[in-house]
Amino acid sequence: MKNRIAFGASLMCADYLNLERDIRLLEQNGIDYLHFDVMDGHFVPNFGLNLDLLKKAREITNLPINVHLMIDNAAEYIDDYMDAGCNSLSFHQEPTYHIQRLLQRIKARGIQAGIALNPATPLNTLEYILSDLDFVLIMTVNPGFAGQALVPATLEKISNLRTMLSEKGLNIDIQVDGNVSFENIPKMVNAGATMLVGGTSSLFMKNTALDESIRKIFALIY
Ligand code: S6P
Ligand code: MG
Repeated sequence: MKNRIAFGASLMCADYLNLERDIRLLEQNGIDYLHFDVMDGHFVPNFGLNLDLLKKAREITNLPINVHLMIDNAAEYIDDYMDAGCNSLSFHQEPTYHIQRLLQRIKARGIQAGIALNPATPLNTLEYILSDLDFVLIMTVNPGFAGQALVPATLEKISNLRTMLSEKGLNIDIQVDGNVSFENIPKMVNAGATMLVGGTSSLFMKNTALDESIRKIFALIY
């Protein structure tokens, strides 16, 4: 993922009643990974995808599955999500007490470990865990819902993080999630994002077929 942009599909934005069909279309058209949002109705004001669905998705696809835990007690659940076969996993900085310990637990399983930051959470929280990270998830909207507008300050945040990483000689992936639209994709990539999450703003658009959306997205980033 280091020398090119990886474009993932946010499964919570897919057609729930035709999920397998959508996953096949995503595979056939070259999507790099599935983004799997887990929400607990407490850390974020919404409920999201669950463990059983992850197990089912794992049974039918070899695409890498990237889990994004938006839950209060990640320490209690990360093993279940890793057992279910995810390839990478992020949890949020804000509700987590022992961040470095959790990152180590994920990496010990050979799974890529990431920390997710809400728009208001500063980058300096990363200072002492940089060597434990495979990627940082910069939320470009407040987590919980699809279809929201970009929080403008997050663009500067991406570029500040890229500068911080370059100064330290680190090539960690920066993932962006929220309003990854045709207008915002070039800005996010120019700022230093290397992993994008496609939701309702570009990939799963009403009245546009998935293969058509993917063609338009790839024309922008490759
Ligand atoms: C919910 C979640 C996200 C969304 C995605 C939606 O906050 O973490 O992954 O599913 O951001 O994308 P869009 O394009 O509708 O904003
Ligand atoms: Mg997400």
